[in-house]
Amino acid sequence: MLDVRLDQAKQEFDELGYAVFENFIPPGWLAELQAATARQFQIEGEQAGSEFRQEEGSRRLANLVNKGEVFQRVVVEPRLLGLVELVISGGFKLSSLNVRSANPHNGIGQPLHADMGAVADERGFWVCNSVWMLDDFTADNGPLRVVPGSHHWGQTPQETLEDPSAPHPEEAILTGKAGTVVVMNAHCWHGGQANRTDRPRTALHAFFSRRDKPQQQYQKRLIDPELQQTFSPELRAVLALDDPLNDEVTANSERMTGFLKS
Ligand SMILES: O=C(O)CCC(=O)C(=O)O
Repeated sequence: MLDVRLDQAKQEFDELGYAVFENFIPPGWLAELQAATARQFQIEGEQAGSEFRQEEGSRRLANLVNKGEVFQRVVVEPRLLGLVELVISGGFKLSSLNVRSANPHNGIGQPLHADMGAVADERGFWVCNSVWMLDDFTADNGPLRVVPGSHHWGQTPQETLEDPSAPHPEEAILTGKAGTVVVMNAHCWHGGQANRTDRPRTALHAFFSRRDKPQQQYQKRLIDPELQQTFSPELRAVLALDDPLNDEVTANSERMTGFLKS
């Protein structure tokens, strides 16, 4: 299994806003995640993603902690949590666990955005996302584009750019083999590109926010209460199930995305 170099990752998070880890997902787990994702899309059909938002040109799944142990393992993965800690200081929690699968020939990419439309505040960075490649990301099938260093700019693309969907002169295109994970300061401007191939391109997003900020998806409300009773203390902690501050900040918060509409 990949040994993560934290000192190098820290430098990349500071300078670029992201770091790419090849072979992060062991092959057996990758196969399980691929199978569970395909099964879940079948089960949910047209309803897929509806607990959160649906997106033109892509299929989405939401609330995945509720949908199998194979997904629950993602949000307590120790190497991942060690990396998230480098981006968000002062404690963090899961914000959401989703899948996004860019449809074949979807003709539409995502605009550049910061997740939850977030900009750093006086305490610093408060959102961190991880993109788990369940398929190879190639130049043509809707890879991730990111604008290196943009997490330091204190602005969102929506406030700043005339057309956030247009190519950005400084953008980098992140490709990789299935099993690669990109960990990203989610203030960094990014978006999935259009898929120009005849196969879907699927990724899992484990998204984290600082403890004093709302969860994108309120885990305590979305996860089956009986299932919650079976969770380990570690899983309960990362989901903020026993955290009054999370209840206070999340229970009545709006569903915030970077760009998706209702
Ligand atoms: O799946 C991707 O390539 C990135 C998705 C993303 O940034 C989002 O849905 O907010």
